[in-house]
Amino acid sequence: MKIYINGKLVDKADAKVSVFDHGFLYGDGAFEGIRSYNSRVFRLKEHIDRLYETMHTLMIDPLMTKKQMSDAVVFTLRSNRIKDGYIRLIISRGDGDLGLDPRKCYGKPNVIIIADKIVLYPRELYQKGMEIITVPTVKNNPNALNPQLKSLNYLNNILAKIEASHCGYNEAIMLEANGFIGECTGDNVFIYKDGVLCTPHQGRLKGITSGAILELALKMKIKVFEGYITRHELYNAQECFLTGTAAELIPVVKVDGRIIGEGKPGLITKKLLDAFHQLTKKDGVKYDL
Ligand code: PXG
Repeated sequence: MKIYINGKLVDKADAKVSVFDHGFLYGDGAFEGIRSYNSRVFRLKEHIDRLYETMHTLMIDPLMTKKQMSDAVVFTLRSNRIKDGYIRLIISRGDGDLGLDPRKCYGKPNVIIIADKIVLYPRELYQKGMEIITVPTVKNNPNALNPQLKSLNYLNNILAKIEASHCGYNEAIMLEANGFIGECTGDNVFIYKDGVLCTPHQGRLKGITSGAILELALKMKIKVFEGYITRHELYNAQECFLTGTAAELIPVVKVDGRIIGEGKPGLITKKLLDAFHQLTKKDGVKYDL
């Protein structure tokens, strides 16, 4: 495996950054998780745009244009001869003295691209559906750490993940401080009831997968609603599923011990999953190996 670091490809064993990188010292940086399907990078432009928005807020300048960044992603996939893969694109603040002030960084931001595979949940759960729980750790206050920031600081989500796994579950729903449904640790949440597909409007990352699912639902003439969702509404939904680049689309059949709908992946979930698979076959930036 070859890793892209600042314009060069290096072997996995040599792919290292300094312990003085503020990304390591303070979680000061941005990332994206991107997928390629059959030599097409899915929604590359949307991922790069979101990455640059995070960097804009963090005031990190990667000294690369969006085009150069996109080309670097494709270059890394091609160099590793990966047709179907998962790309982790990381921009860290760079090397600096101790102290969290970014002005203490003398180094340039590090641009790192890993092209690999990712398996988030056991394969059989995509057929059977997953059981999940809500956890005590609430989402960061959006005015403290906005959910649109895909930063290297994922501790809020990691704490929730630990709570879920400690209780024997693969995934956690994180609530907002006001008790409404926010999102999972790396996925967005959807519920479906009586012809309407619902997902939270606030308190969640505007996922690229969730955006694609909303588009597909509209094309399929399913009504969509983005707004507040309570736990009661979630428990009494007819269907529930999660979306994310790593997760793709996974059905949920039980939340906090409450059976959702008929306790098996629902019809709309299956239809959307099928439409999503079709979309990944034709959407995206094509490359040759
Ligand atoms: N919410 C959060 C908090 C996320 O981190 C999503 C929703 C889904 O967004 P996308 O754009 O991917 O549809 C994410 C994405 C991982 C991993 O390594 C996590 C994500 C993406 C890829 C890998 O666990 N999170």
